[in-house]
Amino acid sequence: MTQSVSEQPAPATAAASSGDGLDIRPVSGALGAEVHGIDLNDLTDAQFDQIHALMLEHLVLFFPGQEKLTPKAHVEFGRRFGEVEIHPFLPKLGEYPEVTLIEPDKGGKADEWHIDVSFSPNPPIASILHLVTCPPSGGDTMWSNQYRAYDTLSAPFKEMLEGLTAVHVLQVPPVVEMSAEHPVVRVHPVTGRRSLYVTRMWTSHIPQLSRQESDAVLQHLFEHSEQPSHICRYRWTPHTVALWDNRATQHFAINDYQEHRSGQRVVVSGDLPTSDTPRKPDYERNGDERYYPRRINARVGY
Ligand SMILES: O=C(O)CCC(=O)C(=O)O
Ligand SMILES: [Fe+2]
Repeated sequence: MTQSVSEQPAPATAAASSGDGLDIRPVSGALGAEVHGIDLNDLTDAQFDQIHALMLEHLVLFFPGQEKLTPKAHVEFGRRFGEVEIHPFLPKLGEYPEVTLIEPDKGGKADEWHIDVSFSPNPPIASILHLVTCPPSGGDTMWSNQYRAYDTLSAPFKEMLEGLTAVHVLQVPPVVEMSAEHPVVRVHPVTGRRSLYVTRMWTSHIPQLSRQESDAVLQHLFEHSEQPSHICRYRWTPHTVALWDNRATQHFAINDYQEHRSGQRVVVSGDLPTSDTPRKPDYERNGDERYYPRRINARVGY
């Protein structure tokens, strides 16, 4: 697998570029690129290596016009990146349990910033969403570049974050509860770059800080990551496939439409998010002082 990755943020080039038969069109100055000239149903190893390198560079790739993509080929595409994961409880596609159905009409709107499944000890490294049906307008999705969010913090703030962890919680009462603790700043296992790794939908608290400090720091980090200059917004057409690096992005599906919208998603099993700084000790709480989850997230668990 080729992993030729530049050290620096995704080049914010406005112009389209092409090479090796691929036509790459960046969709914002922060992250994201459309890739034309490839059939995901029928990928060569060399094309896969190119796609992998492009994902590391642009963080989210869009492949429009993939009408022919079968669920089998979708799963096989995922398997090229690593093991494919079966979602703990979202609905699945018939004989393909690895394909999760994304059906916002049935109540599963992912309209809050999130990292996929970050409440798991080893969250997916990548997600591959085949959007099958989408409204003629509306229903866009946004991604944020979490390297850029980290890079644009001040040096003293970055220093303060080193060695902190955050607890990510899924609570869907009364049946499902999962949680995991991850570094607030993770080091990407392939690029070696630092990125912010907290997210509004799942992150509950930072155990090394008092509750008030934790709430204030998280609020700042959420707002900082979600700034327009760190994001791209994609307008879908039916049968576009999006592939994102779930280690260095978060995303938000905009809920501004009434029409049918549906997708099929495959996720690639994760590694353990790590940092190269030792974990700081927990804050010593007084008496009955508690962290409360910021709220019960009765969301569907994207
Ligand atoms: O519907 C979308 O655009 C994205 C849904 C989502 O959050 C996901 O597939 O992980
Ligand atoms: Fe998601």
